[in-house]
Amino acid sequence: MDNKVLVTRSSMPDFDDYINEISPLWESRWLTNSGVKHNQLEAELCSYFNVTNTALCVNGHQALECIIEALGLEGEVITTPFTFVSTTNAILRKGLTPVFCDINPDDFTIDVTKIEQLITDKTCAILPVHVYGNLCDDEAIQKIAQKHGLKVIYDAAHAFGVFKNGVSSAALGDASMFSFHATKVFHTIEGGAAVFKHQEDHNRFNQLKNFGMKGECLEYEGTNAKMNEFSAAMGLCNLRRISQSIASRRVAADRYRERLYGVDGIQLSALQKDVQSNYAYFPVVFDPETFGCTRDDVIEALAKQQIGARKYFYPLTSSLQSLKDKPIINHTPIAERISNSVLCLPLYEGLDVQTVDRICDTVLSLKR
Ligand code: T4K
Repeated sequence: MDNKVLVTRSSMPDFDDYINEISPLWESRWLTNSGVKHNQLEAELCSYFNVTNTALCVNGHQALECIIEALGLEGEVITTPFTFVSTTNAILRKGLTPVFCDINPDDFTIDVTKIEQLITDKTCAILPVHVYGNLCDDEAIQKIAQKHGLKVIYDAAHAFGVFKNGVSSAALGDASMFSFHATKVFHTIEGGAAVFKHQEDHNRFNQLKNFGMKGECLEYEGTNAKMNEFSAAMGLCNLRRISQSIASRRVAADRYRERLYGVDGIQLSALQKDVQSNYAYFPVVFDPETFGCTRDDVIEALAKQQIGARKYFYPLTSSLQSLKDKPIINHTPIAERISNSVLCLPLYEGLDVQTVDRICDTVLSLKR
């Protein structure tokens, strides 16, 4: 066993629990295509989110593409470039044009005061990202969407288990996409889900993820994005232990905050009022002027100690090569500054306080 600390580590259920969950599959030999585990996980997630229209998917990215298709979007989509490239890729791969809006400097979500000036007669939707699990200002976004007749799709890849005043992140907008990748707070090895406000969008999504078929009717040019039974079984096991998993992440996150809050040149993500966090990531923004060295210097010093911090999210997705010669709207100075100076420190279930202290000691030893 080496001494390496990586930016995250998959949460694992008890081995016997997973074996118990998958053993009926040997008898049934039903391994995919809306199996028992798949349907059970969908039902349990509806109850966890307190929503009615949840559809599982092979991964978060495919879920986002199928949501865009299910909502029948065409034209321009207002989004942010401070995200994993999947968000922008999904917009582009579905033939839409991303229009990049800037972000807030304190919680890194879309700056709602800058959305309206980007709306044109081609705008069809707003696609904000609950980055690091910080929730976007959904009330303001909803008002703008209603006023201009736009759809709202949340990239909630980071927001599983986040609640605002007791309401799940899954209940916001016309649709939300969750990633259940192995690196996420809740995972199904690979996987994802889409949650819809309207039943008809949910039905269309389910058809699209299954080749677009409806019985013998070949209605849409769908894809194959179904979740298999082994992934769903992993989800059932992980869902049973989600609160313990988030509580463990919280211990580590609180320790980071204790050690790093108030240090000149270090900015931590704002704590959002009325929001129950999932402690998905621990982003730290370094101001080279006041901290005395750059984000990249910090990465290097941590790497020497076998600690793998990551530049989530650098570069901005607006720097995609395919957008290079296109007239893309892209004035996002805050996103640029944050992307050039943010670092996600290791955070996962079971990360002990001693290791957090070792990481903080290394970071603080660089302060000039
Ligand atoms: N939207 C947003 C905002 C997203 O963040 C993502 C995914 C998506 C959409 C798309 O959802 P999915 O289609 O992926 O469901 C990772 C993940 O692959 C990706 O899911 C995630 N975002 C992104 C932020 O991070 P990498 O390239 O950084 O992963 P990798 O392989 O370097 O792993 C990072 C660390 O995780 C490793 O150092 C160790 C640990 N790890 C990794 C794997 C693969 C484990 O402990 N177990 C594992 O199985 O992209």
